[in-house]
Order: sequence, then structure tokens, then C-alpha cells
Amino acid sequence: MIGFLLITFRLPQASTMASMVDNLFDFILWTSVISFVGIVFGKLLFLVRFRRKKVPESKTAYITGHTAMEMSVAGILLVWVMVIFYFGWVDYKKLRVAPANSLEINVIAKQWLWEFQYSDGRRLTNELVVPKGRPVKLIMTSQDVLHSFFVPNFRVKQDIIPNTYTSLWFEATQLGEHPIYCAEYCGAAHSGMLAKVKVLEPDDFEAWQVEGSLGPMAALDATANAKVSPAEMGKTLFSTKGCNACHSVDGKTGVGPTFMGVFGHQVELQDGKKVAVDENYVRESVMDPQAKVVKGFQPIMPTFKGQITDEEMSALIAYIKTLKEAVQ
Ligand code: HEC
Ligand SMILES: [Cu+2]
Repeated sequence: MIGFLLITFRLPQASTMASMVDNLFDFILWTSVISFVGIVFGKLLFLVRFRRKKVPESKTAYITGHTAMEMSVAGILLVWVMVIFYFGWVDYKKLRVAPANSLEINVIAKQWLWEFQYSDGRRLTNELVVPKGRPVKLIMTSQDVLHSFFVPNFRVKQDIIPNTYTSLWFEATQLGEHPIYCAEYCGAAHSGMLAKVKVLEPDDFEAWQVEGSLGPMAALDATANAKVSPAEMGKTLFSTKGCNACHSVDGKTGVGPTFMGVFGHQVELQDGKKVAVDENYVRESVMDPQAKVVKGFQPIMPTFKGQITDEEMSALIAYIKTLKEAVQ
């Protein structure tokens, strides 16, 4: 039986999400199996019990309906669906909201490979190294088409969309290597868009960070060897791209708002609406400045569309993030 196969060939539960997702899956599977068996069994029973006989005993009563029975069937189904909904909702919230102390890693997906960028400037291709027992938040974008980041052993999956950031988090519980797949058809070599997550003990992870192994592909990349962190690169861009003409980083208001302490907070717009300053908001503010204009400022910021690459954008965001601790 399918259920039996699914239980027998279960993938390793290698993250804190895994058992949560599996439990809900099992609940849906087994309640469905039970009701399927019940329905088939009932049908067979009725088939035999009410078959046409040579000598009719008596005519079956003409039944037009049975309110109590109909309501109770509807009621049971409603409760069943609501239980699924409730656990789906609780799990979904856990899956969506990364803990505040997460280790942040940028992910760039492209035809047909994965690039992982750490806050210290380290980059890896097709290999993601993470510590065990610590939440990891991936901030992901695509350089070309739709992709989807999928780690079956962790039971996590998230679409990756060009020109916008999506995120995903997990906490690995099993050491070793776990495969990463692209789960959104993205062209000829989609099926070859493979990578792995390498989970290390926290101590080994720290040692790895210090030792500076850059991965097999990174050696080919001159900028990777330089190990400039995204935040440092962003700081440079902040003046080379001319952001500093209008924005300060020390709290002073200029032509534009200061960047000190804005990231992760709410900002009020001209129309009175409030928005959270996150990766997508910053990106939009730079690429399409007039889409959301901050209250008290003129809509005079020029667009930087076509002048800032995805990588530079992520670097600017990383830099703006570092300015958030300065206030409070
Ligand atoms: C000519 C001046 C000017 C330049 C140059 C400029 N900006 Fe702006 N920027 C503004 C103004 C004015 C606003 C506020 C009005 C608005 O939201 O459009 C703003 C708003 C923003 C916001 C939203 C801030 C908030 O507090 O919500 C971000 C993010 C931003 N700019 C990023 C940048 C970056 C990054 C650069 C450099 C690549 C840059 N800006 C260059 C004038 C400028
Ligand atoms: Cu892909």
C-alpha cells in the first residue's frame, strides 16, 4: 500500500521542521486511508445486503433525505478540514518566520547553479556549509528565471524570483551532506542544478570560517579570493554610486532620509501607510524610487535601474543592515 511505502522509504528528518511536516502529512494520509477503507467496505456491504433477489422480500422504503445524518457527515468533515487547517497554519507560521538570531546567508540562483554568499565575503558554488543546531536564514534571489530551493531532508522549499528577494529558514539537526534540488523547471539543465548542504558541528563550522577554505569554484573567481564582505562592498558603493549625496548614515536628515536605524523598522509613507524596511523595500526604493515615497520628502530620488547589478544591490542592503544597531 502507498502509505506503507511512504513510511518505509521515509527520507531522513534532518531539520527541526521535518517531523512537524511529516506529522501533518501522516495525519492527512492516515485519516484519508481510514475513510477510504470505510467507504469501500460500506459500498461492498450495501452491494451484498441490498442486491436484487429472486423473490422480493419487501420493497425498500422511499427515502428522500435524513437531515441528522447529512448534518453529522458535513460536521465531521468540517472538523477534519479545520484540524488540518489549524496545524497547517501553525506550521506555516513557524516555517515563514525566521528566529531573530539566525545566521544570514545570501543565495543567488542562476542557470544552472547555486551561489552562496556569507557575510564575511566567502562564496561557495553548489555547496552550502552550515552549523548544526543554529537557525540559518537564506535570503534568495535569481539572476535570470524562476528557480526553487528545495532540501527534501529538511522539508523546506521556496520559490526564487528574479528582481525580488524571498527567504527561507531551517535549523539542521543531522550532520553530513543533504542534497539541494531546484524544484522549478528553469531550462535545459534544470535537472542538473544540484547542490548540497554540508552540516558541521558548531566548532567545526567556526574553524571552517577562520581557515578560509573557499570551495572548488571560488578559486576561479578573483573577487571571491579578495574576500570583501558584502557589507564592505556596499559601503564603497554607497559613495561610488552617489547615495551619500542625499543619504546620511549618522542620523542626520539630508535631501533624503538617513539610513541609520531604518532597517527592520517601520517607515511612514506620504499617503500615511506604514511599511516595514526589509530587503524588498530597499530594493524597490532603489530601482523604482517613486513607488513608495517616504513622508516628508520630495520624490526626487533617481532610479538606479540598470545601473546596479543584483550583487551590488545585495551588498548595499547588507551595508544598510549594519547601520541598524547604531540607534536605540
Ligand atoms: C538625489 C538624491 C538621492 C540619491 C542620489 C539617492 N537617493 Fe535614495 N532617496 C532620496 C529621497 C529624497 C528619498 C525619500 C523619498 C522617497 O522615498 O523616494 C529616498 C529614499 C530612499 C530609500 C527609502 C528610505 C527610507 O527611509 O524608507 C532608500 C532605501 C534609498 N533612498 C536608497 C538609496 C540608495 C541605495 C542610493 C544610492 C544607490 C540612493 N538612495 C540615492 C534621494 C536620493
Ligand atoms: Cu533552477
